[in-house]
Amino acid sequence: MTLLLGTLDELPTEYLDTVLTHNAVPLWPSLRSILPHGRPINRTVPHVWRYDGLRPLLLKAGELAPMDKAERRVLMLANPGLEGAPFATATIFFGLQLILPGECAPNHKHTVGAVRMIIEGKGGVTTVGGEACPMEKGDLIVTPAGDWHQHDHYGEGPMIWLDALDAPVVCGIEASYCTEGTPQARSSRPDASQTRYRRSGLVPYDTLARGAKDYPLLRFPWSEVRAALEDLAVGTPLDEAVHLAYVNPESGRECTPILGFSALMLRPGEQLQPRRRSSSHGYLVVAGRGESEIDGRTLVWEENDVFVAPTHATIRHRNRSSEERAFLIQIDDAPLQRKLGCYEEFADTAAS
Ligand code: GTQ
Ligand code: FE2
Repeated sequence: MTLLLGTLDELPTEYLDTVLTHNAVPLWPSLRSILPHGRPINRTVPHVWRYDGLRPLLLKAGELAPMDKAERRVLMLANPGLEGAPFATATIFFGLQLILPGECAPNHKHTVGAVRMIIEGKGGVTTVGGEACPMEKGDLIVTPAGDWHQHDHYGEGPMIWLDALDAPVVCGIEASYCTEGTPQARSSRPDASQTRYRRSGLVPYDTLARGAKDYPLLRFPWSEVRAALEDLAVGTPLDEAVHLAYVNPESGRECTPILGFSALMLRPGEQLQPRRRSSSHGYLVVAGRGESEIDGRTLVWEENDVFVAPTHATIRHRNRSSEERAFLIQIDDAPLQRKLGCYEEFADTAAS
């Protein structure tokens, strides 16, 4: 609104006041704030959240916020450009969540969709629609909109992960609400979707007759993703990205409807300059250290850091190690943009 009102000064005050009392606003003085020339006006800024700084604060929350009061013990990552809105980009909610041994983050469901990416700890289990999913470092676990979910911790030490939610979008369309439930009964087949979709290219036979389910596969184990990236890297020249998308194995499309997830490997010393895209991006550093230049700003990152790039940004990633590989999970809003018909890729940097 600041943008809109800032340019209305040129109108006679009396006219403007009268129009405003009728709950109307002249478009022409501020047309370019709704339809900017050439490229969107970004409020989201490139930013990195260092895990080293946030981890002690999250552990402190473990003392300050008992689970029965907190329901979810989460530090939200708030982009400094978004003026207090607790979102990482205009479409991506990121939160660092902690549960302690013996705790349960109680069962609930909501219209917001969520995905967890595990950062540290052993013995955590998230139960999604009755299916128990073990949580191991780097794993990606989908909690679809509308599905019951709860998190339990049967191990030792803190269990920490990054939540990615489409909350900015679902809240923005006034469609977000939550329902609390009683603890879930677990099916006798934990992690069952792992068995059903053990190998890409093979799906349960009845998929062909019934068509694709929305969320057939809930957990993508990091061990498999990492091995797939390393295999792919073998035949991939250095100027091509080693980049795999997490998809619905029955439809071949993105694994959630609003946010997209993919895994990137940067070989030692590798520099990657992806094609400029209209989507906004977030990254979780699963392993390694490097830097990313985003719209001219350099963000330095290491394991467990999280960083973001606004829509339409020019992005360049570099692995700063000459020996170690770096692995990033990329989160973007390209699925939503594709559905809206506004997704674009630009040819102004070298293709990847
Ligand atoms: O774990 O169910 O970061 O409902 C925000 C809302 C996590 C969750 C968040 C949630 C959850
Ligand atoms: Fe939730």
